[in-house]
Amino acid sequence: MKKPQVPYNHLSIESKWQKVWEDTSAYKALDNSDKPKFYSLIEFPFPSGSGLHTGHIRSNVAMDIISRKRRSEGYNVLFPIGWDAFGLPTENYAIKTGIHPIEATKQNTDTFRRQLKTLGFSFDWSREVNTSDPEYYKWTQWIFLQMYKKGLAYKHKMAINWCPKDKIGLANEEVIDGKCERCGTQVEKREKEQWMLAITKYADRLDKDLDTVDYLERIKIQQRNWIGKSEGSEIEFKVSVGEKNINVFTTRADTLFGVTYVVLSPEHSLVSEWKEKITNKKEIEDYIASVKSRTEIDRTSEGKEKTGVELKGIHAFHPITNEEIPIWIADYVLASYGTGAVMAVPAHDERDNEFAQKFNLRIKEVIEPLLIGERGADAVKEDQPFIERQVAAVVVKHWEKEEYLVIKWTKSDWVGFVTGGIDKNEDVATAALREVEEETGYTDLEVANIADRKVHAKFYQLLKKENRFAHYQPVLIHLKSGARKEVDSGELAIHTTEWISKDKIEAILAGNSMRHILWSLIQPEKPLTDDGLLKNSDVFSGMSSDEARKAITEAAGGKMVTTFKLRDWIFSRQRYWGEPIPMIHCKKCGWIPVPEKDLPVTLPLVAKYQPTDSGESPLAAISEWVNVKCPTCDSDAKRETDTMPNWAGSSWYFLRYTDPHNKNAFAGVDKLNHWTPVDWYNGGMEHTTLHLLYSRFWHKFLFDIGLVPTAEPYKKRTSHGLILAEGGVKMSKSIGNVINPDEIVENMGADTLRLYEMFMGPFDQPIPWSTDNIVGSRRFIERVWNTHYKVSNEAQVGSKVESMLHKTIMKVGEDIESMSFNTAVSSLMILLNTLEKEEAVSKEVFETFLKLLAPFIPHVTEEIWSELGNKESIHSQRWPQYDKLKTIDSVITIAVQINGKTRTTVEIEPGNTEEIVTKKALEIPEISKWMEGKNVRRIVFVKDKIINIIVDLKTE
Ligand code: ANZ
Ligand code: ZN
Repeated sequence: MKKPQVPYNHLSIESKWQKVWEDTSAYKALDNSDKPKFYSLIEFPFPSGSGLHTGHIRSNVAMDIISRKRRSEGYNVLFPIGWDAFGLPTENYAIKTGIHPIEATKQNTDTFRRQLKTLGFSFDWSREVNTSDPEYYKWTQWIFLQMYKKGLAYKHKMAINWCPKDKIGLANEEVIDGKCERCGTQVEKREKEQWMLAITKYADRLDKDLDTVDYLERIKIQQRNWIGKSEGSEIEFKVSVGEKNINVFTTRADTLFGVTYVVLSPEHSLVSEWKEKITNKKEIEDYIASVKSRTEIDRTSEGKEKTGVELKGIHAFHPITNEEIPIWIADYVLASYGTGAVMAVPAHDERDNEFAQKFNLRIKEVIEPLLIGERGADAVKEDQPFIERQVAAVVVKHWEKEEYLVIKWTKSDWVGFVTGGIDKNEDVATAALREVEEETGYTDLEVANIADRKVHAKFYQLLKKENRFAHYQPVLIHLKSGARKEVDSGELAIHTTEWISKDKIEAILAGNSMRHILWSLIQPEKPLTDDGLLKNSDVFSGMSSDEARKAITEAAGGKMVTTFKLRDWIFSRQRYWGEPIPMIHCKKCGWIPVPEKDLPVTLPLVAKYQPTDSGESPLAAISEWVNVKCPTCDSDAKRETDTMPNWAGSSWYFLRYTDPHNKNAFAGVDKLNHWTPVDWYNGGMEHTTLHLLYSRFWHKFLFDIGLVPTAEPYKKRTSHGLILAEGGVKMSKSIGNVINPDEIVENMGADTLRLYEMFMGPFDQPIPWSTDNIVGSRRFIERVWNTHYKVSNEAQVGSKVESMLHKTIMKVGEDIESMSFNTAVSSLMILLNTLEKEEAVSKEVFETFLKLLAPFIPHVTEEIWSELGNKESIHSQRWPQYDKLKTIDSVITIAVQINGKTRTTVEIEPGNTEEIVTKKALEIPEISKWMEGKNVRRIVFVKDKIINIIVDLKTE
């Protein structure tokens, strides 16, 4: 009997099932289960006053799909949610509205919770955590104390980045282009005592252990760049006054013979020590004062006009040649990196080069390009000797235009310049002129320049079967006219010539050895910054940079060292809405940690939490809170009034989820052993630097003190692209272009919103919101709904539908794993198109289709599933399996091309050989017509995909 058809009603369906799932605790993660565990994680939201926007949930939908699929695959899944509730935005909101941060946070989390619940995410709501809850931050404080005990937390006076608008100290990471990351105000420097965390002690492991995790490559690169590991040397330069030497850090000890001056950072301690010996003291002091206001980023950014002053009356000595070397101070050298001093090599370093050009300092070249055949036919044969050759490499310039001559080989795609060996009794110029005439026929030649830089290449000469060590001497020849004689026919058969503009040459020759020659000829002012072969370097001349780095460091009495760009983490904020740092200062005993039994140190309830201009935390004004007894000697003492940065609570929240209500520990050992590490963590690219690094650091520390079972917190990390506002700009409350999910859920349904966010474009790419396009997702769901009325137990399953179904199971499964959600959805759409055309749809087929759709649109699939008479939830069904054989087509379509252009197609069984497909293709009348008067040169065959017939005109 046919049921009466009712239209799809998202409102009743979605609220009905959300209630059922909640009442049955359908998505509760079990601490004791025989099933294998799967821990999937999204970055917990910051509950802002403006509520959720549609951009926030892209990651949630994705991880919800993955979590639902895992449950269907038999896993015990932990998919938790909580609130990253401390931080400036809430505090600023509270200051603006007069609502206390505690109250504001409660209101905001209530809104977020309600909104997230309407979207049908399968979170285990019983594990909700909130970083501003004293039960939570007790443990944030506790972990800080463990770090303090191990010497990883220390107090340090330093110049910090100060945002005058937010009235807050910022970590270097929070300063972008010299401006506050949050509000864009120009950042100033202020001296302050700060709590620091010694993350640099973990720098090496934070870098190395990236090899052990499955993160997207671009995420690993970001982490590595931020850590900035650099292997180099420290070398000392003696000075004409005093006992103390200048110690420089360099990654290019191979360039030591090219040092023409040394530079100290203006803050370098030697500068003040030498004060009385410096003859231009006033000038130096003025310069140092002028540098104070500039941020590090500003000082080192590219293209900034270089500034500096020479220290008169003092000089350094070259560590090997003992030559006198001038000493400068300049702000492009930072006090905080390496040793705060550099040996300047203007011939081979961009910044030094700019500086030397500006101040007219000597430039001495000591490196020439060296190219080594490493792969393929020209790879050097390790066990064979090198045959050396001197070669002229000639760039020929047009007689009228800014164009250059290149040689094109007929047999391959090779493009290059005229080159030729220099014969025994010949000089470079003669050889160059001879070669150009022979190879190109041009006769009206003039040598314009013979570069004093060579290019060296080590490679295997395939024809001669020997290793070559060739030294190319670049020669620039100007043509005075186009006069040309006939070229030998033998040469013509091998290559042709072509005139190319200067810009094009760089592109064409990119990755090709010869571009160095051209480059060095045409832009002699540009420094050669690559490694290469040494010259002008005494006994080290002829060595490669790699060998020389070590040899020269040794000869100069230096040592090899590793440095990192990463700095210790400034952990103090002078604000109210953060975790109080649990330390007490006693005049007699110094800094004393708050005894663990007294944790948490709770934030006092106050009426006024505005930041102060003095830079002190608002907590400093609350004397009844500040004044305490020293835990050690009981005399009068004061609490630390700084609070922690909002990166603190998020550095370990994923651990708390495993055991969120534990009163005795941040999480129980058994729970941690069961659930950690996180199996899959997805979040925004904007958090892949800092949050990821900080949380990996905390986790490693907890691992070292035996409290977590693994050295890395996250097995796998992926990132999504931002959802932009319509028009492609960032969604932001201040612009007023935020799309609120409430309206969409009300008008179109949560399922439509979820599906649209997965279908809108590739998951890892940013994409603008489109209210027009969302209608398409809604229509698809309506069609699924309507098709369910066609389901019948009696319907026959044709082989086409069956094959398609199995292919779709395979495709959707694979696409979810690779986060290619948009293509998963489109394959489900294609399947629906086919099912809609059927008179009746088999129940089994349709139910499988529903199971594949269920992770994307959980409500409507659950409703239809139950309408079809099923008693248990669709979300607890086994994930569909496919039969490999049924995914293989019985007939496939192969494109038939002539000279790369598709002319037609052939239908044939898969797996056929080139011979059979060729025969079949040539039988097609269209193709045979095309072939008239032509010869088959070659066949390019891609199995089961393409046959490309390369033809040319019949010549006889
Ligand atoms: C000589 C030299 C020659 C350098 C050359 C480079 C190229 P990375 O790789 O980023 O670690 N340097 C060292 N300390 C510095 C500081 N405190 N402020 C600014 N620059 C500093 O960079 C290492 C290189 O940066 C070092 O190697 C040094 O310049 C410079 F052809 O030494 B080099
Ligand atoms: Zn004391």
